[in-house]
Amino acid sequence: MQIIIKSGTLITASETFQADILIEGEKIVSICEDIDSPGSKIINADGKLITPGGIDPHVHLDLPMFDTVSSDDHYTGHKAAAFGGTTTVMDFVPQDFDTLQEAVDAWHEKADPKAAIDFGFHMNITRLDEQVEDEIPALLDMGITTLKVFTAYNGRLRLQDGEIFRVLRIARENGMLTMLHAENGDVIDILTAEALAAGHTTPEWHARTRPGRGGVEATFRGAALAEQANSALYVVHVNQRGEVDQLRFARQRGVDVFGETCPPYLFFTAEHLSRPDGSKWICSPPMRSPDDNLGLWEALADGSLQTIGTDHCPFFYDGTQPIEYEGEQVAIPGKELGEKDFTKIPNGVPGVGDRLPILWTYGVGAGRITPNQFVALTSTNAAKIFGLYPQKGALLPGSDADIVIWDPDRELTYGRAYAHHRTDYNLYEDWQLVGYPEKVYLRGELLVDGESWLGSRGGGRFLHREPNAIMI
Ligand code: DUC
Ligand code: ZN
Ligand code: ZN
Repeated sequence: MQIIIKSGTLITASETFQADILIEGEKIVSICEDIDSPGSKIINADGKLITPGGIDPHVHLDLPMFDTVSSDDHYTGHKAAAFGGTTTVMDFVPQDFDTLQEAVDAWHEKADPKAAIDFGFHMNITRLDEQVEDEIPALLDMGITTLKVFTAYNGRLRLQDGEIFRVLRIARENGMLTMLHAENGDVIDILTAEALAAGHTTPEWHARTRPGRGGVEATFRGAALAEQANSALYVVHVNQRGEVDQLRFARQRGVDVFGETCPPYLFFTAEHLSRPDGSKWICSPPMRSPDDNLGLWEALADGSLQTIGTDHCPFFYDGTQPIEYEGEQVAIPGKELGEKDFTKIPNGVPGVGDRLPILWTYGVGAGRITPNQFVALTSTNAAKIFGLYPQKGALLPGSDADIVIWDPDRELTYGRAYAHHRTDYNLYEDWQLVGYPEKVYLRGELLVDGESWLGSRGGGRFLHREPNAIMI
């Protein structure tokens, strides 16, 4: 079946122009003025904006944490993503098995039957020995080209510097990319033990025990290790100005470093943890200061950060109270687990559905980034860095027909009702938005039409990625 999206204003990472889009099956086949193809279904997009489907390079779906699990699985999280204009997400595979193959198989078992949009996997490397080192190249046969390492979560997820160096070298040899969670695990452990011993149990101690300079130092260290390994590095969830400084410094030295931030780091600060409902804002690393918010916006505008992901890892605020989801009552233990001890509050916030609408109004609408930067930061750059371009992240003949039609004039009061996350709160409750996704297509199939959900479990496809992605 052919579809023609007529007279919309297309926004890509580099241009804005009016054109028609001809879709045949799963692909865009032509983009030009006045396409006429008898028998096609015509979608009138006069006065509408058209962007490529969003790509969120950082989500955690169905992730076990502490005594619970992130409350969106690979269906509910994908559905929420689609409502917010995101058609591709990338999820992290925990290394919880003897072999990487078993870990990946287990994650496919969870994800494949539920997937409603297209998705890829990153592999967490949280234990390194010779067997794991030998196995990493085989990830390429599994379509996985990215390895995530941590400098925090001692005894659980952290690798030592020498191990990170080894991972970086293996990545370089195999055309893979290493991703880094940058905090100082040693300092965090000491400060946390001291805080608990002194009887400090409330959420603001989450940020106080994870000082920002630990992230700055770990970003520097990661970039320096990457330079010594002659390898590229992608720093996830950059949350402060000082980390951006380190990325700029590394780039000046010729290192291929990339930085990702997430919307909460642009809008919220550590002060939010002091609210009576402060646990809603608990994630790692924490949100910092107003000056850091500003520094991150500047870095997005000047190209020092390349992507905006979400680190979507939702938990209920009060998991003892059920919510209705698709007609059923659902309650999943959440932030209340840490009511008496901040270290037991599951780390993570919802956001996969919020990202594009919030950034459209408060990024583009507020004049902080241009519409083309918006597309680059939320879609195209991630497609390039993660080996999906131009299949994804582009409005080009031959690309997948992942398309968002926006109503630029739609005004609404945002919050839980629009976000579709399977949780009981939203960080942007009552925020006023202007401009909102109206229709969302995945490979030519209409998934979201206004408030109607037309997607399905199993309709999403795993993206087998190729190594040696583009270094932007
Ligand atoms: N940080 C979070 O807050 N949640 C999931 C993983 C992470 O790094
Ligand atoms: Zn992380
Ligand atoms: Zn994460």
